[in-house]
Amino acid sequence: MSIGTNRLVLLMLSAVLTCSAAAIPLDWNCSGLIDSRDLFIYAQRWHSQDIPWQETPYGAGDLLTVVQSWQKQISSSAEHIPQTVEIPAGTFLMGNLRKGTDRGYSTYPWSRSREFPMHWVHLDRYFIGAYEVTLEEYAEFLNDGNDAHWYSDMAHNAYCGISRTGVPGSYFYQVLTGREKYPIVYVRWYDAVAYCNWLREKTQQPFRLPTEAEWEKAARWDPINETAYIYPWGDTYDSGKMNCWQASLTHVPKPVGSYPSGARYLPMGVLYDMAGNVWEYASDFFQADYYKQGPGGDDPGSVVWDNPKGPSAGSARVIRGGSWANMAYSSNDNDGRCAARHLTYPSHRHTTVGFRVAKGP
Ligand SMILES: [Ca+2]
Repeated sequence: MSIGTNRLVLLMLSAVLTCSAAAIPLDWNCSGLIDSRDLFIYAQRWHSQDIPWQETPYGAGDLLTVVQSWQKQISSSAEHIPQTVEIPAGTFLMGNLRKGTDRGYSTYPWSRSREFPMHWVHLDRYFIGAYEVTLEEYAEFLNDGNDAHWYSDMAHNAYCGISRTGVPGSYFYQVLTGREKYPIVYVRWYDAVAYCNWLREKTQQPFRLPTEAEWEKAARWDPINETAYIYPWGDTYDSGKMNCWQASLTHVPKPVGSYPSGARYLPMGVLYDMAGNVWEYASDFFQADYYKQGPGGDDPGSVVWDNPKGPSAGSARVIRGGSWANMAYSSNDNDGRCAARHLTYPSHRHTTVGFRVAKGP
């Protein structure tokens, strides 16, 4: 019997056989027993989606266990797959023309030595998330049995907002109402990688973290004017275009996409919060002088670096874009610039660091 036929039979049975005054809780059809028929009726009432047909009859004791497993299965069916934007293959200018100091900054337009030299990079075609990964997206991952990637401080509703109920083996993760579109924070680099791997398996699409070069090209390269901007929208700082310390009175993350005027508008789509809101993990190890290790060295001229993926070893990982706690136009801190590079350690967690996905071979 096909799933479709079974569902039709089930719908008819549930319409005919349910009763309103069962003597036994969960005995939906008043048969005097809790059996597989009750399970199917319950499942139909609980959710209208397709539910895999089970031919094996269940005992009464299995009912709640099975329903809970179905709840998890349905709630983690990757309904909230991050939206991505295609970045066509091509070259772009990465880094900063000006060589500043590495502790402190040069005068405007600022730079740090770690952003030097500016160099040409070729990247193959890839996709990058239009938004930072949100709480509702991350909660699906947690509800698919990924308990090790939740931390109690994620329930903090000023910075995050995912609570946990239940008991070990049957936890349920819920995004606090109204927090669905906030960016996930308090995640380690390892958690971000695990999320991408889970999404890859769920969707059979090659999700992963972006490389540092992929992140920067998406954030600042204008392929039509062949220009690398300081900010996603251009070269002039504007407090109305990003969530950074200077621009906000609240100093907390905001829902992704809260600053459409500061988004990066590309021929294939729009990227939000590439400056500010939360820092975003790249896949690369961090090395301050990595740009000098390209094929053009210290003075690369027109030499093109092909698909750089970061140092082959290291301890820290790259983060990009600055956050609600950073500045974007200050001699003390201007990490909201698209060329700015920073680092954190892969087992650390912060209120200021989240991530967005990329997709590509
Ligand atoms: Ca960001």
